[in-house]
Amino acid sequence: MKPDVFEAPDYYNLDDLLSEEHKLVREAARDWVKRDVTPIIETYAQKAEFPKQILSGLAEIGAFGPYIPEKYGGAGLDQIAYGLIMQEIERGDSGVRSTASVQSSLVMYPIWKYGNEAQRQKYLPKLASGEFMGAFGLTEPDHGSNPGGMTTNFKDMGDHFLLNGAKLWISNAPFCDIAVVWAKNEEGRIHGLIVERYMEGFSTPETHNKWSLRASSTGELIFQDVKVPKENILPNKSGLGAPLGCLDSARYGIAWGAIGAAMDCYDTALRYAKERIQFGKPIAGFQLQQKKLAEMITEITKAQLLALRLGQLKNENKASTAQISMAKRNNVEMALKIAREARQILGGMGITGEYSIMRHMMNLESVVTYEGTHDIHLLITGLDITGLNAFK
Ligand code: TGC
Ligand code: FAD
Repeated sequence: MKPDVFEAPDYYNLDDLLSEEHKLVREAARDWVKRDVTPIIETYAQKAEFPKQILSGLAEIGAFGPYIPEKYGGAGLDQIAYGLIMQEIERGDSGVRSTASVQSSLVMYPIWKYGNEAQRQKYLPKLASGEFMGAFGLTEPDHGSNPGGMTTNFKDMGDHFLLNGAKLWISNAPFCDIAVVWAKNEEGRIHGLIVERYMEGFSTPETHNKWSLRASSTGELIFQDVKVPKENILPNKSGLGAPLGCLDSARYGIAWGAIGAAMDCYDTALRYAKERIQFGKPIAGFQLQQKKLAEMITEITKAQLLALRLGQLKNENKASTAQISMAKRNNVEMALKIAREARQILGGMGITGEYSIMRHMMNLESVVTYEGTHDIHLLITGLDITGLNAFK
């Protein structure tokens, strides 16, 4: 792969709106991605393997629980810092950002928000340091966009719960130490349970042959009469709103992360277009290529503004689910379109692993699907503005 000479675009001087702490956190993440991620990620994507050696680096830059309080091992940062870290990581690879998103927003967040103090003390510091890796089990083979229909269930056996069912498409599953699993009790009410790898009847087969997020490890969570100690239920929230609350946090991080992938594609295409000579001049001098590049920087700038404002609202606890949906949907689509256009600017070279663009493009096909599909987010906006539910 070519040396990483990435320079981040900031067309509207948005850095002026960031604090010194935001910029320091971002620089640390950016430097780490340049040093430890981009030099190796293409090789790992080609061989469809997650590079486990980067876990300690992710922990060091605060990517595991950026906004979780320091007393639980988190970085105690604000939501904009969290977003900037996700942006920088996804500039390297969406799969690496996935690992950080799941750990922070889908495993640490529910334990912090819905768990009791003993659960926080037991799990959060180990998750923050990367000693424990977590997975989040919501999606099932027959229930993706409609998680409320889940069939994974647990029975009260007196001194423990008995868990049965299966989850599919679970990031980090093959190597997770713990999984936050959403399952129905005998009354059909959804609860979160912390399942640990050692528990008998729990297995995590890997999903192979993905063309997308190849450097991320995806698998199943299978529960066959798993005895879960009663102390492992998350006591402070139940119902579908509990997992959906976690998704709000993860979707917000993705709205920032997608900007990172888009910035990398734009920066690569701009650099290439200025260097590549055809018909006696750089292809950047042709109007058709300028149209592509000018539209890219316009869309990136709009996405940056959307994410930054959403971050301010999140910091004030004022961001609604529908506002988060709009940003996730818009920014991922923006990144996917930019990856496709940037790929064309590189001509044949664009399909090789010499450059990051094709990998970003394939990764973004998952990002546009997980954490709520593109359609589901449009329907969330539709419901919000009309008051009419078009899901069912
Ligand atoms: P609905 O009737 O709308 O809601 C059920 C209950 O939940 C409440 N609620 C929320 N609570 C907190 N936060 C939110 N964001 C909430 N949204 C809804 C709601 O008030 C209600 O509460 P109550 O007390 O009345 O029961 O539910 P629905 O069944 O109609 O579904 C709505 C829909 C379709 C929007 C929802 O199911 C949805 O978002 N579906 C998409 C599923 C999804 O996003 N799955 C993601 C799986 S995880 C993943 O992909 C990780 S990828 C990780 C990575 O690698 O980065
Ligand atoms: P479906 O729900 O079957 O949707 C198929 C199509 O139908 C989509 O185009 C959808 O938009 C459309 N559709 C569905 N309902 C409607 C409707 N009401 N109106 C109009 N159109 C509709 N899940 C987890 O729980 N944890 C994870 O860690 C996780 N990681 C993932 C990693 C990867 C790489 C991938 C690909 C997925 C991951 N997921 C995870 C699952 C992901 O959240 C689901 O794939 C996603 O929610 C969509 O579900 P589905 O694939 O079953 O598609």
